[in-house]
Amino acid sequence: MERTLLMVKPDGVQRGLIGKIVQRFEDKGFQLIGAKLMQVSEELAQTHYAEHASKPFYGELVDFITSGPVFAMVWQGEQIVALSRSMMGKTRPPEAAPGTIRGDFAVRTESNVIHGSDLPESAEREIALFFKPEELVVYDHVIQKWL
Ligand code: RTP
Ligand code: MG
Repeated sequence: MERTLLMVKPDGVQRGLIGKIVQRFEDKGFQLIGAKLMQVSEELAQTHYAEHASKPFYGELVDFITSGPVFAMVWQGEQIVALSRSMMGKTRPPEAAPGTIRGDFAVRTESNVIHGSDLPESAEREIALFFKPEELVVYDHVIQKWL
């Protein structure tokens, strides 16, 4: 079963959007297997966003993600990486369709409310960065057969 790292960014936490965002993934039928409110360190931010190290917005990105607590989550489900990315909407809010998380809640690209892994390989890498194996809970997901 595929897994992904989803994270309510500092803007989403401050705006009280954790519950609404969690609700969308529950409604879709995905299974939550780990979650925590945490402060991202400078070091974790740099490792997590290493692919963007040469981009002009990298400094702001690291400053933003470390600016306040985030709500990090691991979710599981079939095709969850691609499906959760489509539920999040495009990176730039003006391009994010209404009905998506960014389309409904975000205005600026720099504060676009949610992070989601972009490929199954990135998901495994990011999950290992944010969670210890013992922080993930394996349990039956009884609705699975209806999805
Ligand atoms: P994320 O990693 O946060 O899920 O977002 P993403 O895959 O949709 O976008 P990505 O290209 O990985 O960029 C990571 C985050 O950097 C910020 N960004 N700013 N100023 C800019 O041109 C710019 N471009 C990207 C966004 O907050 C984006 O989510
Ligand atoms: Mg990305």
